[in-house]
Amino acid sequence: MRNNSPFYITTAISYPNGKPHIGHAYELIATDALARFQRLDGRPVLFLTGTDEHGQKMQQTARNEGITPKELADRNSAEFHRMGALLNASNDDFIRTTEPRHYAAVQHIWTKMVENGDIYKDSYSGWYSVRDEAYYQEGETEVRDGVRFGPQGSPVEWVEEESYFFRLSAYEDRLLKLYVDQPDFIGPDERRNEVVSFVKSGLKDLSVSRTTFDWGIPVPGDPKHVMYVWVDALTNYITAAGYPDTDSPHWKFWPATHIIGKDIIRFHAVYWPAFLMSAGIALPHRVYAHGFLLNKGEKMSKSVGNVVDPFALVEHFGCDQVRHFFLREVSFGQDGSYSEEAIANRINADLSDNIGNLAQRSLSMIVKNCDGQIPSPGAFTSDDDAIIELADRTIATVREEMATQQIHKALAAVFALSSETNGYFAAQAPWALAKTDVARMATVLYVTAEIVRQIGIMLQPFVPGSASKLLDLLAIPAGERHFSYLGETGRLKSGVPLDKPEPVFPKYFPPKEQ
Ligand code: ME8
Repeated sequence: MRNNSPFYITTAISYPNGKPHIGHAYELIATDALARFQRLDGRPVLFLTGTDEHGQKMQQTARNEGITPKELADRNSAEFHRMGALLNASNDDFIRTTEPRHYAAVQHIWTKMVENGDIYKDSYSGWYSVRDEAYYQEGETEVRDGVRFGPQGSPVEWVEEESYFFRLSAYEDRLLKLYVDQPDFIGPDERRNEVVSFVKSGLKDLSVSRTTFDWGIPVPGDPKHVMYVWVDALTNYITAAGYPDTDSPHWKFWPATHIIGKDIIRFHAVYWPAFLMSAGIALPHRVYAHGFLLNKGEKMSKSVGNVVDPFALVEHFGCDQVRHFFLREVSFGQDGSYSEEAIANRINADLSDNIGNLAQRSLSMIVKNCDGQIPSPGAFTSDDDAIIELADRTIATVREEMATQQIHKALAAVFALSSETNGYFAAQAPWALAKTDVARMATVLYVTAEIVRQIGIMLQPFVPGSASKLLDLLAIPAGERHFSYLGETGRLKSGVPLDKPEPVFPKYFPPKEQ
């Protein structure tokens, strides 16, 4: 039975205190592939991304630049929009936490948590990292050269002020039960273990409002307080599903699958489900944390000067080339390293030499040797049956891997099919058959082109622009590119005229040194 239930997927919403960096691009590309996959597989999809515009970090950055936080947010949020277009992201919505719809949702969830008895006023004293917008216990911090740092390496400062608290401590048992009852709630396993041991070590109540700055959503009935930016930020996921209007057409999409980076797992897998439980809202299906991208194995940092601009990268290598590299090279869930050489190798070895070569060789032979039409095949040999059968089976593997966010393995399965087909093509040697057995040559070319069709369909979530060009070369109608056309249902039709193929995956040659 096909799964045609609504599918909701989100990225984290990024802080627009600066321009987007390659980590942001990576998360968007991966989430886009997961969203596109489900759409092509026949599910209604809501794919959300956006910007997280409140908080002390935004206020401080704006002050340093001599502009208002809203001006800073407007300027950089526009850059995140631009990055989405550049990366061919197919998000259905882009949320900004400064929008009125979001204020309404956040004030509503706050009121629900109050009604449930989970919010109380007290005074807070403890360590706070503005960069992480996170409170840390003293034991999680360490002092180096007279400066105290949090566990993510950012400086912390002592904060003492009146604050509202969320009764997080009351949720310890319910959270631990959640991780047992819903074993897929957190992925990958390393992150799940990390969260379970954090919760087991004991939860303290969470400070959820601030009075020492005002760039945030006011607490209902006590506007001297603005809400802690994470209460505000996490709620974006239900704002976009229409909350608090559960009659909204988008509400059917909730709950979501959240794709985030490993540094913010605690917020998504501990605080967020506790807030939702308190407000009586269904919990997310899954929180999946990807790893961090490292530049040639080193952490990116402005001071080291190795922060790569995603705009420059795409301009240099091309959108699908960059998408392909990150999706295939990095095991989704683990840290990954990138370098220009590694990107160039992936472009040449996978895209150009593997799939590009297969398509180019088979389609140009069809145009040249089969009157420019998809040929009529003769009876299939056992070799033909075996390779067609492998192609027909591949989507099952891809589907299974995508269901658990193993994007790199899904893509590897498509490339394995392409390698096998290259092997088949070489062994059958249709160029030799052209001289000895034209009917057999036509069958081999038909089989190969049929597999190129299936590869083109399966590549759409990963490299959408190039996959669509590949399918254009085969004259596949736009309405026949869904996964339901894989296998027998969509088999290539003989007699369809083809144009001379233009290479879809050109080789990359590094620019000559000046
Ligand atoms: O954390 N490699 O925003 P953000 C891979 N506003 N991913 C990276 C990365 C890197 N080098 N650096 C950052 C926030 N990311 C909050 C989220 S959600 C309700 C609020 C990822 O702009 C990071 O892990 O700091 C996060 O998932 C996303 O980029 C946005 O990070």
